[in-house]
Amino acid sequence: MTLSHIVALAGGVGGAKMAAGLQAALPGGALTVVVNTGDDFEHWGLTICPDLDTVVYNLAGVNNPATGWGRVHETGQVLQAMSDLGGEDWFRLGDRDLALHLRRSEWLRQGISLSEVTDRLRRSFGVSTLVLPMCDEPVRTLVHTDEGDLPFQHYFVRRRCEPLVIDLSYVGADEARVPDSVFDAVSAADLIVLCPSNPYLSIDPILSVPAMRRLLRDAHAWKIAVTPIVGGEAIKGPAAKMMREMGQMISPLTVVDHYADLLDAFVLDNADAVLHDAVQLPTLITDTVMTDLASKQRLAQEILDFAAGLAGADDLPAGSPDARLPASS
Ligand code: FO1
Repeated sequence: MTLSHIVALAGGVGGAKMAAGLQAALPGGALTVVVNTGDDFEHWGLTICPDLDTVVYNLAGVNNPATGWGRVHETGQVLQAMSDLGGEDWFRLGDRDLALHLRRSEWLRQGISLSEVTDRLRRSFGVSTLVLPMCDEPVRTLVHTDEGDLPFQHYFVRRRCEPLVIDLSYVGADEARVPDSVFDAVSAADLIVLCPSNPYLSIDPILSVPAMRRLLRDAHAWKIAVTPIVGGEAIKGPAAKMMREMGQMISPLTVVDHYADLLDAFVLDNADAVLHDAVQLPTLITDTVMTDLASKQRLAQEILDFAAGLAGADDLPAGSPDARLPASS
């Protein structure tokens, strides 16, 4: 069976890499990426949307492969000048990256929605894949830590994820709504990929938008999550540290449990093949670590082939328990 409408839920560097792999493996126009905006914040008087930008830069092939965020061939003259003036310099905004934040903030001030602004930006970078913010209203991830409540970027960048995480909340989520573009993409999808992003920091903010979880759960598409945990560690970032601090087992099984009713299938890394039976869902076991575009595309193609096999083997809509296949090797 051919899958023609694919939605990826993405945040952070793992999400952007998976999105780039899917884009490379799919015909133009087949992929839509729904992106976390819980990381967004106001800085230097500008609205910064790191995950949207990381996805666009990765899809455009202008991302910095060393950091995972920001642009390649970047300079830091403004940051240095700002530092010399006694301004905030803990968040490393590059010069070329800064132009994007200026442009976005200018449009937002004119009352243009974040969805429309993001669409203009991705087109400026020649990206044909649709990139959709999870919502147009501001939703801000707040990290409850042993040092008190920290806005996401203060926890993540300024404090280098050092404080102990107790819990998280997504401020503003109750007032947010699923944009029509996201509703249409999810409704039309025949495959939804939950990228190997941090479940708490990158995917939960998306799920915190009222009606989003139900929309995803009831969607006709097959839903597959790719593990962000490999061999007892996060591929990148604080997911494993957070699991430990929040009393969870550091395991792909914690990710499966976390997404619970949303999943039809799962992608495990070879390093965790022994967990296959415990997943209790159809499971693809492969090398999930993405280093270059070839490995991103290879993983994406394997997921697409696996999903096409599932969909071909059983055309019942996802959402019906009868549609699930027994775990297979
Ligand atoms: N992450 C860092 O760890 N340090 C930084 O100085 C930093 C700057 C930065 C600038 C623009 C941008 O789009 C992203 C940036 N990030 C930085 C990443 C950002 O914190 C993301 O929210 C995380 O990667 C989680 O997705």
